Amino acid sequence: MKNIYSQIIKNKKQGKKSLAVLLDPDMYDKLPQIIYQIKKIQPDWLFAGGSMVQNNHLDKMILQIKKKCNIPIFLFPGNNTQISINADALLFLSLISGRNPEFLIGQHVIAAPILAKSKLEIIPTGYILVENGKTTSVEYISQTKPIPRDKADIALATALAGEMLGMKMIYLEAGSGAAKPVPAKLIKKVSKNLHIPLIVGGGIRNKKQMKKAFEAGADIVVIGTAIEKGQFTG
Ligand code: 1GP
Repeated sequence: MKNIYSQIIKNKKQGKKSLAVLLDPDMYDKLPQIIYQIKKIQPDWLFAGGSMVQNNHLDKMILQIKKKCNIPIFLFPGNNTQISINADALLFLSLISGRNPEFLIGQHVIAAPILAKSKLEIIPTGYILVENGKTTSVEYISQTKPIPRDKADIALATALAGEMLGMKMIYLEAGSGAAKPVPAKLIKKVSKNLHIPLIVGGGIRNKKQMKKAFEAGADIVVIGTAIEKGQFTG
């Protein structure tokens, strides 16, 4: 299946917002409960991966989920070890808010020959970290500095640079388990001036926060921790 991105574009044109649930391969032992939550919430997409994955359960987790739900799975890799040919698509993330060459292009060079031989739909995505009130794993592991919460103009300039470089989506990330999600004002500023789909995630724990991100212009909202813990509330 190689039509996931065209579906995302179609959704954007029609103003259809979508929800992605992030699955952490380290939570493999809790998979039955997570699948229960997924069936209840019925997200449009599933993302799999993370910046701090400590086992090799990714492949078997994807295969288990595929048996139980018919929802496209995107790899959301924290590094080049998190590749599974059993997923449908891969967010080819370049951490454009940072200045660490390893996460801008280094990991990509190592992964590209493997990806070229796979059937994964590769979606180049500009990944932008936004300050959230505490140090997240992605900030620490990537050794990059997030964009300050009140610097919407810097976030916009970064997102525009990503779009001009040919990236197909922008991901505004507060970080998994963020103290505060990406501010609505910053999402609004970026979404108003961007032409490609906008993903927003990190620290979104309830429907009110999800709605706020959608209203500010997110096309896809990502929720991980709150769903993992069964705490995603109305
Ligand atoms: C992390 O944006 C995702 O990359 C989801 O974050 O786990 O805080 O929902 P949470």
